Amino acid sequence: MTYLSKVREQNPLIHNITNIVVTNFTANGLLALGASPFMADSQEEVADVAQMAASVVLNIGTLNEQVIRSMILAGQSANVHGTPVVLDPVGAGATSYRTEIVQKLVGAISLTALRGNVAEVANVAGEQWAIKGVDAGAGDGDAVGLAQKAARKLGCIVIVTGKEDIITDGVTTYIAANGHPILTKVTGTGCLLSAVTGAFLAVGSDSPLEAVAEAISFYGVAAEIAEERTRGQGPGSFQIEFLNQLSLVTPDIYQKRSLIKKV
Ligand code: ATP
Ligand code: TZP
Ligand code: MG
Ligand code: MG
Repeated sequence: MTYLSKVREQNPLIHNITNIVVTNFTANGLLALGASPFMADSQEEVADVAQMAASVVLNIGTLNEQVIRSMILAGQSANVHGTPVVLDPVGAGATSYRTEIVQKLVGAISLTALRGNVAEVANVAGEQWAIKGVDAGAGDGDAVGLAQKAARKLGCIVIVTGKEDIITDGVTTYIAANGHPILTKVTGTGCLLSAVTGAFLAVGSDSPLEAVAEAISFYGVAAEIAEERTRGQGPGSFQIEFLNQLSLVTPDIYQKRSLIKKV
């Protein structure tokens, strides 16, 4: 059975503390997938919500001091209850504030998975990465080596996304090649992917790395099909069809189209 089927059968509750740009898209994407989103960021309730959730997804896209405190409370509650925690370090390294806060989060919370672009992951792991141009994924460095090193250093699964996605626990590494560049024209597609990763981890405690690999590859397949069905219509139509495909792609379609390999 695929982890995709398990998500749809188990309808896991996903606690999201995320940014104000992507909150609605993330909730709709999780619903389309078959998970149950709960967006809650009040300090007064986040520990309780994390306790009842099947996974917790933290996203630093639009930071403030209150939300940071809430992330620590939620993350620590999840840790106490053995619940997976995903961190999306949006913009880590872009400002010294984000760099500092990410280190604070990584120090206070035990992560199950970290998902970001190559520059963000390099910043979280304290590694150098030469950014060329505006594309965070550009550069000539060894992204696979960087992801593996980050996973070992942080002690969690690391997912580096871009044209190709790298999924590693520092020992075993997958490369997923599905997806489409139009994903870069819709804000929040990275953030939603982090939440989808949380949903697959919620049902994948038997083999978390394989659950995450399937999440990343499935997401790329859904995007490819959505692009095919809306070709020439632009990112608005793609965004809507992408939500449709998160709900419509079956395990069978996924397995036929998935381009994931162990390296
Ligand atoms: P960034 O801020 O660098 O855009 P992000 O958080 O939005 O980062 P992405 O790396 O864009 O995250 O990943 C989001 C999704 O978009 C993933 O499924 C990834 O595979 C896909 N993606 C990103 N760039 C490309 C590309 N050039 N071709 C195909 N798929 C891509
Ligand atoms: N600004 C702050 S958070 C955010 C923007 C535009 C959303 C980023 O989403 P993603 O998934 O990294 O593209
Ligand atoms: Mg992107
Ligand atoms: Mg992002």
